[in-house]
Amino acid sequence: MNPASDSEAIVIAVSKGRIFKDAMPLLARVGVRPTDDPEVSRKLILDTTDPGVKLVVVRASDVPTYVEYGAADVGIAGKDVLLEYDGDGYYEPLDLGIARCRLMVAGPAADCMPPNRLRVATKYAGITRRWFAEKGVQVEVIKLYGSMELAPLVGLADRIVDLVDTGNTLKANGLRPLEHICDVSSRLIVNKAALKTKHLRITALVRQLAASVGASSPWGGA
Ligand code: PRT
Ligand code: MG
Repeated sequence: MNPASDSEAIVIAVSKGRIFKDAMPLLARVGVRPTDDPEVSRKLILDTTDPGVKLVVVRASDVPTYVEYGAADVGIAGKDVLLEYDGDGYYEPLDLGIARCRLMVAGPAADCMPPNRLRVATKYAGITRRWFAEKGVQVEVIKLYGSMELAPLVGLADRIVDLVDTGNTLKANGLRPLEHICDVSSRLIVNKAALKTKHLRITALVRQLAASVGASSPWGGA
């Protein structure tokens, strides 16, 4: 579906799970409620109570890809995913302030002397390489797709780079936070071409969402 004209629906890409849970009350405040529950329904394209808006449900890390290529006009993605994504084919006009957490380096609570060349397990290989390179620390990055907290326990890595919210997952696995890389929250992103072809409706949506999260309007207007 290519965003071609101003009369087509606006397509918003969201992921299931915590972002969906936090984003739905925000979208509801601007009149967009999915007519199916994605946790129950198998549909990947959801109609909403606004006939001019559809949702597509994709993996969290795929949201920027859908938006960059115009398969979705708008997306909601964690800053962690955007920092890791290799591309800049979208605008990022709004911090929605939802699904907040911190991206951290963590390691064993009882740390022995770390080796010369640290092994760091993470799904954020790009961010991790940049973080340690800026500090001049040599590391070997081990790419994982989940359960990073397991890696130090089984001798796969000396450190992990992962998201931390309450810290309970680290604690339950005998790990502790060591370095704070950045704060994370979910952002609204917008396809560059769609901002031109669906200008009025997308800027209106962004303005309404900005108002509903108490942010100043990024693209002017009331
Ligand atoms: O599941 P899938 O592989 O499809 O994608 P995903 O795991 O990226 O999706 P999801 O829904 O788990 O996370 C989507 C987004 O939510 C992330 O990209 C973040 O922007 C945001 N977010 C906010 C979090 C957390 N908080 C969070 N705590 N994502 C993951 N966690 C995990 C963390 O990885 C760790 O395993 O929760 C655990 C830590 O939580 P605490 O409370 O024990 O510290
Ligand atoms: Mg997950």
